[in-house]
Amino acid sequence: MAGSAKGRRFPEAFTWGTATAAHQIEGGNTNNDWWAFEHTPGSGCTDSSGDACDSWERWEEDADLVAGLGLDTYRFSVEWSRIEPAEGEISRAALAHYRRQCLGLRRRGVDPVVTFHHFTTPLWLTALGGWETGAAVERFGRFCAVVAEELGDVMTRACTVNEPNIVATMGWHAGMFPPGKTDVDLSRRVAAHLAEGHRAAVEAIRAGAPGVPVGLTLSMTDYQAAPGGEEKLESIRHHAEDVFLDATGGDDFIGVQVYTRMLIGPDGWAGYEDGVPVLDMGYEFYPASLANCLRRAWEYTGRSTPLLVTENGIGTTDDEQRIDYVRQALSGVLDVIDEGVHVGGYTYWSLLDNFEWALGYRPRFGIVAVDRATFARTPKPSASWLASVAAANALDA
Ligand code: GCO
Repeated sequence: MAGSAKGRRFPEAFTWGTATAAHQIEGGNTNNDWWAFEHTPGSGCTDSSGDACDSWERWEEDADLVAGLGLDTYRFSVEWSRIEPAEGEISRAALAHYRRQCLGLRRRGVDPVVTFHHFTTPLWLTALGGWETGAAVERFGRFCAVVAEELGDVMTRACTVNEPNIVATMGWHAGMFPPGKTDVDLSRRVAAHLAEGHRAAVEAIRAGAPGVPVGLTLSMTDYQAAPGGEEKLESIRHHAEDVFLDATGGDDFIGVQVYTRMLIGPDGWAGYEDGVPVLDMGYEFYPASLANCLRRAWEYTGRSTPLLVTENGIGTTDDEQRIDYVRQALSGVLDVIDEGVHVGGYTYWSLLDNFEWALGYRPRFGIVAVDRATFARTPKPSASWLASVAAANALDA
């Protein structure tokens, strides 16, 4: 019951973690489309990813942080352009690095959850047309087979393509991610290829890493209709989310990633309601969005596939606001679990303050601050707060 002395408990096997992505923390990933975009005049990027958080060198410090907080899960991504720097040329050293990272996490009692594609694509592949052509689908499947073979016995879970909807929309429709195009038809073609890429990845990972649960991680938005916006909402959500949820049949889980809501009127985004708090990211502080999207993913897919919150978080310099956001979001998770939705875990985005793509280093999503000159890591109060929730496996215990 809400408010009992022991707080509201999560299910026994509920997992707790944080997430990162290679390009946002490793540093020196110069061989992918993002690096090129960051260095393209007029792209709108505010920073070079540069050294990022130097996590290529400091991954053990990161693993210590996660373990020190008592979290059982660390979701991170492998960088395709490091593992396959030229087509068909596999870096055994890069693979060995990620294998050591998985083993190092396990030694610390942390489950490695590996994302195979988190926004970045090697330059050799974009030169062939990248995700605009089917070429990427086949190449991605091959890459997944190589990684699955190497990490199959040491990873706990595999995430295929991270937020294919964001990749397609931001890169080919909004023009704010590489390649910076604004062509809605092309963005839909890219979306279809990314969905095919997900299927190819599931097949390759299941073959190379039998028994490792595999799924898609999808960005979801709590779309809400403003007066007269119902039809438009359906159409936006269809292209942004449903076409990808349709590609998850038979998967072991769906990774749900939610940050905010969006009001939709007859012509699209209806703007903010008066007086709502707007975050550094340009969207609304709306923690209830997580529960609403979990409900929708569950119902839309016919209650067939267990859900995991693979990302949820807030970019803010106000760490109290972060705790407030996560507490409210988790309260919503408990509500939907009570309603019968299968939610197996919560992964906060992000462990570290890191490279927030076109917005550079300004938005602060981390529960751990990173000094941009020394890379020193300093946990924030939200880190110990999350650790205490995870330890109690309960909210407000
Ligand atoms: C994602 C993005 C992350 C972002 C995060 C905050 O998967 O959503 O991949 O890389 O940093 O969403 O905007």
